Amino acid sequence: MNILNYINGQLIAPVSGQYLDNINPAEGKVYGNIPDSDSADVTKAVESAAAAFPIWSAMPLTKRANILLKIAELIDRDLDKLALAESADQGKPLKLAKSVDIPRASANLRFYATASMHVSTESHLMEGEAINYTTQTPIGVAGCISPWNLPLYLFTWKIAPALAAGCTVVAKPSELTPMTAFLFSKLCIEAGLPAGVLNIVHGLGNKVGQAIVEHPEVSVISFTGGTVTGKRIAATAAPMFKKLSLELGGKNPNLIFADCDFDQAVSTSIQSSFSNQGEICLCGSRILVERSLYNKFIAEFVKRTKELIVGDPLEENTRVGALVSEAHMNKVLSYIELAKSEGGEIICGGKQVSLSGRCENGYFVEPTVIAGLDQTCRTNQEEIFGPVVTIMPFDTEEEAINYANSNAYGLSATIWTENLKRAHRVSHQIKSGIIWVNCWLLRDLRTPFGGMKQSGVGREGGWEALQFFTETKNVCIKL
Ligand code: TXE
Repeated sequence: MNILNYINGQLIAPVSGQYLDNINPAEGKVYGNIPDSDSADVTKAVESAAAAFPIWSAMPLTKRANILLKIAELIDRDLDKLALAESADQGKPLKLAKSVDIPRASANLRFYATASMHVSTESHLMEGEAINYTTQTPIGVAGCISPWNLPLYLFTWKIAPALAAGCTVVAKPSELTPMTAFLFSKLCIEAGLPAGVLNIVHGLGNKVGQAIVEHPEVSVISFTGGTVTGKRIAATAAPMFKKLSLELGGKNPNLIFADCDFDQAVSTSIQSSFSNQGEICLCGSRILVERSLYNKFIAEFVKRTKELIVGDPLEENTRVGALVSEAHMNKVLSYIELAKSEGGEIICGGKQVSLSGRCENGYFVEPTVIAGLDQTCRTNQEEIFGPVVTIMPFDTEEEAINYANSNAYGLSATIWTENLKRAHRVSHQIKSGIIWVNCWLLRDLRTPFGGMKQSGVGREGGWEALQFFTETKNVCIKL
């Protein structure tokens, strides 16, 4: 299927007339193509967004919110079709796309549409002398750039608060997973989103993404992706004084204390290690186990890892699907080789999986558990972003916290303990933006979301995301 750009309310070809292959990673085959857009397409998109801004930003809140709620309704209506597209593009099990990705995309729109109608601003009385009041107004044209791991979920994660805040948007999905963004643009047309309010330009990051970031009329940038790209975007945006939100990588610790609820800790750790083939920035890729529980935990964890079915994403009982691309599969496999060279012991998995039938040329890797490494090696310092976890013992709480904090990332952490005081004490000492205790990936959209250190700048998700797309003004009036 030919994917088209969505600019000024129309589905149109790229100015260059050039296209890129769109590959289904489970089959290792081209199944469509996407516009190979460039700065000419971005210029048209920004012009449309700028022209639509006065109308959209002045639209009554309820009217704006109702359009977003209509889009959410259409996402729910087309759940199966969108889930199939998500799975075809990214390689994730269809079951996961149906249960997580697509429902959370409509939840994003519903949350921000309704939240935008309940935003309050402040006023401050100065001892009878003057009164201050604060206004929040949408900044203007927002650039939203999203990654390939949770395509529609993270695409709407940025677009929903931007539109709800009254900004207009130029968005770019990952060139690896463009299909649901294309289907989403059709739903926006069907829902009556006014022309130019949202513009979607498909193509490569260093062409289209870079053009969005450097366009002088794009005033605010929301990005999710790799830390390397985040640095490059920051370098472009900073001298242009653009407001910037960067949600980057993670290398998240999963701390298992001996007093944990063992079965819960093991079963949830399987999820936090291998969901979406480990291609979630919040995955717990470093498992740290209190020594007295270490052997028992490893035995059970490896047993259940081996039970995971690596297979055709369309099959009902597949738990580990295809990695997103051949290049990413090779990157993940290279990290497994690196782990061995650093003295790691592969205690299960470690190899590419060759399937038969439809998926014989797909990109599949076994869920892999690696022991015997210390916290300083590259395998434990760098984000692998695949179905690969390391596991190691610790003796004291202090040692566990030091290990947890021992790399440049600080996105999330999970802690398994039934000791309430320890849960609070350890949570407060781990340098991560998100801490889960006896659970994982439980999200309340009212809470801030984002990392510390090299995991990001700014906060997405929750009220803060709405405010991120606005600028405040304080008016002080003498009484
Ligand atoms: O991300 P990129 P990739 C991590 C993960 C992964 C690594 C690279 O470790 O292996 O990042 O993944 C666009 N200006 N995460 O290559 O390159 C690009 O087109 C503007 C963690 O997919 O960061 C895509 O739309 N945009 C992350 C988006 O940026 C540019 C999820 C992300 O691509 C650009 C994904 C540029 N110069 C990967 N270059 C998470 N935190 O969830 C690229 N892009």
